[in-house]
Amino acid sequence: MGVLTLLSEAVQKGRADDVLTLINAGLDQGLAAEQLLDDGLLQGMATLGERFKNNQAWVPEVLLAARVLNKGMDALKPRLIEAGLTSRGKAVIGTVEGDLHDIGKNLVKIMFEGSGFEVIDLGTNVKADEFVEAVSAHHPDVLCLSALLTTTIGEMQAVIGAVEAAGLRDQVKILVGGAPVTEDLASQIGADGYAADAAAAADLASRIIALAS
Ligand code: B1M
Repeated sequence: MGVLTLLSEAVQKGRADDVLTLINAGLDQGLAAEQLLDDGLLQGMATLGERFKNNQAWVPEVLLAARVLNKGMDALKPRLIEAGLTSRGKAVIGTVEGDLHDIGKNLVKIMFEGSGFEVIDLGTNVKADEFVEAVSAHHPDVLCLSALLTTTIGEMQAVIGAVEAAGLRDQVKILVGGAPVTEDLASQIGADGYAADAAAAADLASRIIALAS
């Protein structure tokens, strides 16, 4: 069995040590970090996610796999980041209130850092007023909101409303993303942009900043 298949299986089984060993083995074999991420780590989570949807896997297994996946992403991070020497801009990022999913948000953070952004990560289950405080304190160029549940999409609109109510809306561009979010939805809730994946989010933020300067 190849390294990528073994990596996918190690994520599904929640085996952190195996994941780290296989990442090193893959890099030694000359596989690219992006391939280990997409076809190994994320493939494992996608397969487990399918079983989760069909009630063939349960929350503790998925939670363990998510921890292992985050560890694997940390190990690959130096390879995924082509560190920019000068900061291109500043971003605040978080998963909205009521939502504990952080893998996609962490990947967006890695891609932003790889594009030379300074990133302030507020974590998961972040309340609207915590986003407002962070915008007020850090003066970011972009605020990135992540949501993975259909029930937490409305929370993105609440954050945008709270930033507006605090008089900060014209000081920051707000970008949204996450599996249930769409371009249409982003414009309906008053966001400045939508990105389908982490790389697209970093590209969009770079373009927005270039236009503003
Ligand atoms: Co949850 N979960 N989960 N879960 N979970 C989903 C999202 C679900 C689709 C599974 C399913 O039933 N098919 C479903 C949501 C259904 C819906 O609302 N439409 C679901 C559910 C129902 C739940 C619970 C309610 C289950 C329960 O308790 N009964 C519960 C809710 C908890 C809560 O948040 N309050 C729950 C819990 C969990 C775990 C804690 C066990 C775990 C999360 C652990 C963690 O994140 N640390 C978990 C996981 C792992 C998943 C799945 C399996 C995988 C999500 C993931 O990380 N994908 C997921 C099913 C699936 O997606 N196949 C599922 C990989 C990640 C890289 O992709 O996050 O989409 P994603 O990020 C992408 C893009 O969306 C984009 O870039 C990323 C990659 O390039 N992106 C952005 C993300 N954020 C962005 C922000 C941006 C831009 C782009 O800003 C500009």
